[in-house]
Amino acid sequence: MFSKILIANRGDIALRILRACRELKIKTVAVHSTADSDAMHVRLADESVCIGPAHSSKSYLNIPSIITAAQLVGADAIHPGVGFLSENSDFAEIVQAHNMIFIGPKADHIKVMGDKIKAKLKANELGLPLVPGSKGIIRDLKNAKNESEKIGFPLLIKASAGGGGKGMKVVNKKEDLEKALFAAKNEARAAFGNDDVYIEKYLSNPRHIEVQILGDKYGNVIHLGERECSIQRNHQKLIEEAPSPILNKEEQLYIGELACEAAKKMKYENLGTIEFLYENKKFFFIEMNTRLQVEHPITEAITGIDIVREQISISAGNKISYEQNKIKFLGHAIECRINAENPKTFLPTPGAISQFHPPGGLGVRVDSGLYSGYEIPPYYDSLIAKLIVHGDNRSHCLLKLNQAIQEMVIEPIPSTLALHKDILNSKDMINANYDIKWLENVFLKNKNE
Ligand code: MV4
Repeated sequence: MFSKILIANRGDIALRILRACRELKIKTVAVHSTADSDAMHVRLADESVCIGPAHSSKSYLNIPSIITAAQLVGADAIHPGVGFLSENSDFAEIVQAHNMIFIGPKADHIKVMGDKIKAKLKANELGLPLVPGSKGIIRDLKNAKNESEKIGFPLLIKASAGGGGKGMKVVNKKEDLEKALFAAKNEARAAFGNDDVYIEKYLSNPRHIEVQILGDKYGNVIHLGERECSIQRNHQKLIEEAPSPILNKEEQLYIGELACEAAKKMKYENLGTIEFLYENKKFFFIEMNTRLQVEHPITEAITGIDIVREQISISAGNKISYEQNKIKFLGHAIECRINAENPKTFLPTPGAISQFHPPGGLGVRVDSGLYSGYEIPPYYDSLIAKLIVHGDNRSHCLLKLNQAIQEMVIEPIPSTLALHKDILNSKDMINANYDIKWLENVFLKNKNE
């Protein structure tokens, strides 16, 4: 096992990794920017190193600074957490080149999945169902026109370097194709320095369902069931559930095994999430995330498996310590992402926290770096707390979640806590009658009328 891990992240996820390290008796090193000197992850780690100024490009994304810090403290592995450098294949290679372990999958897998066209071709090889569309990159307008005749309208132009929605354009009719193609390419070039695009049939009201998988260095792969993350705004997930409230037993088994088989075939190592869109009872692969995810706690809640501890163990060369047929899925879990954002405008609301009181009770978990007296810096992601509740079944989970939200105090900044209360009590949420458009096009629209 490792003796010392450097955690190249901040906030709730840095704390999460730190806790897993403690259980494994691994020493922890926090890194932080000058804006995070008073952060909880710095306080709780065994050691800490300041790696640069507030702006993340100079600190949490500063590879030379992080590598130097790791060498300085004698770390034998680096955990990148979520976001920041977690899906940077160059970083994974650099960590290795400096004789440390990158806690994540092989650099090649990160690279392939980061390129959405390559990822789709790979998914095809692995037998995953795809959204009908172009086989690879669109070469020119003529190619686009040909493909559009085959696919039909509405269609969606996507950037190969994209993900998270940047460089995506819906095209409703033939006449709009040319303009949209060049707009998508321009957007992609500006955002990613790469204007490769591909075309897919546009699914108008899908749900977002993803499968958590875990592979070791010996070819063993297991899946930990699915999560549904359809409740989102502007490509930011707000609420996630495990299991998906709308799949039947057969569908759950089917998608879990499909994802697992695909990961086995590619000899995938470490944690991964295979994402699907689900519409008219059919699944379509869209992306694979090659890292730990924000919403991993809901899977931990229903399986009882410590995903981060298992991830670290696998990275150290151990076999997966679970067998697929012994994994039991128990009850229902929901995560509410609490962001320091105005619940109406979604503009960031950083600032001082005078009062923080987390809820408690059986099956209630709060992952957060907040404390009374903490000041939320304005430089980073607005996620400040994750509230995860586990119940015997979905309605029990919702009941407990309502109580937990009532108990929770985060003052004086406005946050999405207020919004969660409304969403959880809406008829559509209670009936699980939502898709990826629901929050923006139905719930928030009605609320603002
Ligand atoms: C789609 C789609 C509809 N049809 N592909 C958004 C970013 C990337 N994850 C893929 N995305 C989508 N791909 C086809 N063919 C709709 C989305 C999409 C979406 C997907 C998952 C979760 C939230 C979303 C929000 C808007 C659009």
